[in-house]
Amino acid sequence: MKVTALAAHTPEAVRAALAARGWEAQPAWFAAVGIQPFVVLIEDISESEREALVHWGTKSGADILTGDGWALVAGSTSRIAPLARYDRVPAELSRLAPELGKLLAARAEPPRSWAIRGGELSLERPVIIGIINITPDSFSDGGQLASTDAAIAHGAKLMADGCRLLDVGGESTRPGAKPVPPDEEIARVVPVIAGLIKRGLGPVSVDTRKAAVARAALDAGAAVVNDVSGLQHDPGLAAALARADAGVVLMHMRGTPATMDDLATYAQVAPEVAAELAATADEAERAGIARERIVVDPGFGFAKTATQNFRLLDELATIVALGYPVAVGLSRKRFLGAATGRPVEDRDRATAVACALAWERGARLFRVHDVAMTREALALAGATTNPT
Ligand code: PMM
Repeated sequence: MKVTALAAHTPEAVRAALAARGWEAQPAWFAAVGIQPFVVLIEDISESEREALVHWGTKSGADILTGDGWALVAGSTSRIAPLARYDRVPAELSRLAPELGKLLAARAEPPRSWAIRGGELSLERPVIIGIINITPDSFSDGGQLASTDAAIAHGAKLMADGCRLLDVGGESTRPGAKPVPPDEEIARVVPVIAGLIKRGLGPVSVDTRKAAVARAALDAGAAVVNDVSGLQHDPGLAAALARADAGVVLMHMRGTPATMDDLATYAQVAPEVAAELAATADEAERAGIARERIVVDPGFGFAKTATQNFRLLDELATIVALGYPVAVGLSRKRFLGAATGRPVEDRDRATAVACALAWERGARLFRVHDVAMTREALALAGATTNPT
């Protein structure tokens, strides 16, 4: 007899073992996905729902850990899937079926592309977003791109290095940064966006929280609006984005750059960020922004301590499970310095490694300063998780 442990963090090892033993490709894939481990945390449940879950778990062989008002259900995906089916779920648990169904659907069919204004970006391979900050005070590269020409030349370099979207920002959002009036922000970003588009560089995203700036940027040719406030800053922004059919990045933060550091209070960071992002994405859809135009971003460094950022990176699958493409902004951030001891100007290697970890956990878009180095790390990560 010969006994071998197979890797279970993706379906790939099981699929390969079955394929090597003569299974057809499709049944091998379905079987491999079906036995993937799946763990769901269910909160705000009644005592009778909790009892029904424990009873169901005993009968079905799933593991249930439970306490007052909550339950954790663990087992293979195919064992838990009946809980999402109206015809199979016990009557007491009917409230669970639609919510669980959404999670299972997002797992089975992750988004393969992102619709932006006038086109789409495939998510089959990593999307690197190159950063162009035109701010005198951004935390890692502030003041370096003082002139429009320098910013455009920098964009050309980032595209040549392999990024697939350029993110132009005119307002720093680092802790305690001074707000910039909309007119000044427009005067910073619009000439750069127009210049990039004129030279055929892009697509272009604008990093702004303000409807007036977003409108001016979209008029100048931007295809995406990256809102670090997740629609919390400007009540007029959502409608402007819906009207323009813009691609939208909704980032998680709490409070404002001035207040966010005091709001980094979570019992467990990933599920709370996921719930708050889900509410933001719902709000966006209700305002008329099409689901396929939305990307979510957990907002590393925004209202999170270093420890919380590490937990969030490790538990990124909880954000991915929302079913929207996930972007991450890890580049040169303080928590990378906490792990490596490196100052801000020497964090591009740590950024590249962190991006590879995020890819492995399901992130598909990566906002970085050093495109070339991140591209190399993601080429390796992609080749490992998507063998061809
Ligand atoms: N971080 C910064 C600015 N914009 N946008 C998104 N979507 N995600 C981020 O994490 C993010 C962002 C701050 O970093 P910078 O000052 O280096 O641009």
